[in-house]
Amino acid sequence: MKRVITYGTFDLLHYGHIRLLQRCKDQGDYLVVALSSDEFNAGKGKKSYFSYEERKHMLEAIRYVDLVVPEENWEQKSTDIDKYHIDTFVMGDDWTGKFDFLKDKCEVVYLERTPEISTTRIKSELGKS
Ligand code: C2G
Repeated sequence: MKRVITYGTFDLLHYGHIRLLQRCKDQGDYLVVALSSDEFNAGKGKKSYFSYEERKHMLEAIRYVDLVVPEENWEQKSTDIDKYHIDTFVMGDDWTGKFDFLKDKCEVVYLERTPEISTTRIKSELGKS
């Protein structure tokens, strides 16, 4: 069984996230999503609209997602790969190169982002209506 992991905030879940998760699952058989905690988001300078528990509930309803775990710091990725027996680490290509240090532990894949949609754009356009 090939095990895949990806990380993110996944706030205001949209089709760009779903396409990413679908392509993550296509990389293997089991997908772990490490979901940014509210506290970690604050550290990223992000305040998500939905809480960690609400975002976790939504992700767990997605057919491609097998397990949701908390992302609490930048340093946990290496230990997560061991902890969850990960074969492939996947992120959108806005992160290209940033996680190449993990290549000695697992395959590292960067997938094209869905260009025209983002949580920031949704918030901005809703703010105008
Ligand atoms: N994504 C995408 N297309 C979009 C928007 C997002 O493919 N239109 C991808 C991103 O590239 C990322 C994932 O969806 O791989 C989650 O995006 P965010 O929730 O914005 O996560 P981010 O803030 O990038 O946090 O340790 C890594 C961080 O937690 C990643």
